[in-house]
Amino acid sequence: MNVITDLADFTLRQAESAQRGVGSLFESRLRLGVTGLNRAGKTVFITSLLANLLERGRMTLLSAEGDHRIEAAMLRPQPSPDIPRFEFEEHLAALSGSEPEWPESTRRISEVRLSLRYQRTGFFGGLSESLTGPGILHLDIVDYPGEWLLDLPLMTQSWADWSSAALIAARVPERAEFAAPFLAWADAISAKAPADEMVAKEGAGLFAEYLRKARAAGLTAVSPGRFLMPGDLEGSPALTFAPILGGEGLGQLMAERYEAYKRVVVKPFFRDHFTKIDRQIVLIDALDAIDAGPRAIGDLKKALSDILSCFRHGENGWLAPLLGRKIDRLLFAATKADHIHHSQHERLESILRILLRESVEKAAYNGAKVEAMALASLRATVEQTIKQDGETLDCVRGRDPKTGEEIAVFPGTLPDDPAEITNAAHDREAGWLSDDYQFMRFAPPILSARLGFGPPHLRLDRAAEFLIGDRLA
Ligand SMILES: Nc1nc2c(ncn2[C@@H]2O[C@H](COP(=O)(O)OP(=O)(O)OP(=O)(O)O)[C@@H](O)[C@H]2O)c(=O)[nH]1
Ligand SMILES: [Mg+2]
Repeated sequence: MNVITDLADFTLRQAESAQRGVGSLFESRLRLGVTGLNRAGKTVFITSLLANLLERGRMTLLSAEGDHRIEAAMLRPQPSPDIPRFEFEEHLAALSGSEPEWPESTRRISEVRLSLRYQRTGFFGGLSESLTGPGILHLDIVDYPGEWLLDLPLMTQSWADWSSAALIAARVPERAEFAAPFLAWADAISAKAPADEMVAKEGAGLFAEYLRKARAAGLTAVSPGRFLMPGDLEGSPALTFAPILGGEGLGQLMAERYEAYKRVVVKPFFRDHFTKIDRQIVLIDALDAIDAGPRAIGDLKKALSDILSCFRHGENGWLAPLLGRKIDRLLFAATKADHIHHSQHERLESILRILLRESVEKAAYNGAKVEAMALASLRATVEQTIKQDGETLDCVRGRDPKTGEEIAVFPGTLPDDPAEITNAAHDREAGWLSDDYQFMRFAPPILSARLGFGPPHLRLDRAAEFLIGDRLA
């Protein structure tokens, strides 16, 4: 930890004196959107990316690093004075302690800036640095609770459409059990019930309880997101509504609050933080959904498709016209790839492409470069081959989160044909992943402090090359 702080101080001084003495004609800013549903791995990704950009021993596939052109990297004051700073040092300290811990679920938005000083290539790079100065790239990243992303599709839904869709969704068999108390309340409410605050509060509470249970069961499409992660808004009128039919009395009160939720909560968040994005990485915990079965896959697919369609250029993409500049690179990443053996990574990438095919096609990112890959922001396992009853099993070994002891787990194999993943005829028993997979949680690895090396990862450097590589040329 000290190593990193010292290094950051050192590089900061170096870069500051360089900037003071020389200045740079080639200073640019890149705002990277790290998007993902809750628990997809955003906070770990940002922490590991920053740590690995500060200490780049494991970033050889980032070509500027491979070519030894990065002269300095430093954390710098962020551009937005009204947003808390991303707690990089705290997260990294927690991950690098003697008993490392994963970060907690993010509860509020935060921002961080990392600046890189690099030698340029090409024509200008050929000119003496004393004439033109080095290149400086300011990388700005925002972290936020994944639940909030689920609200993006609400922006194009009217109260009547949203409440009838939410009531239908609550009645589907896999949700009805969680939604039963809320549905009993909704059924008992007359369409003309008076606008009573206590009744509204009771309904909102039951609705939130249903969403929490559905999420705990592995379902993704559970919005409004602030019902799950309210931040400072807990108990406020903008969060005191629930879907009911009818637009009078209580229905009218609910409708007004739904619109207020969109106006004061959803729109400002996306307008202020999503519209300035230059490039985006969308993190997807596909393995968890694959393990949970076709229902969870279907749910994830729908949530992604609803979210991505908001970015599309065209009649429904409310966000697109607000985007000041076009997102020119978009990376979809299946996270936590260290949960499976590397022999399975290609299959995971194919499954990711299948999951995204429709939504990416629909989203029509005209001109944007789109890529999909499997990665682990922080590699918590090593691979191990075990022979059992004459069979060779490709296992992964990591630390048990309860005991801290090393355990080897056979995660199973993904289907040859990626399309099988959405085949509803399958269930867990038919098995894409092994029965053990559902218990597969690893503690973060114990990191050995090695000067010049960030935390271990899988393909984080490849992801960085795609996202910022050309901006370091
Ligand atoms: N093995 C492994 N686990 C990971 C990795 N990245 C994330 N995880 C696991 O996923 C969990 C969630 O990661 P976070 O980075 O907190 O996810 P998030 O997207 O920030 O979640 P919210 O803040 O709730 O939106 C962690 O607690 C880890 O258990 C990884 O690279 N490898
Ligand atoms: Mg987080």
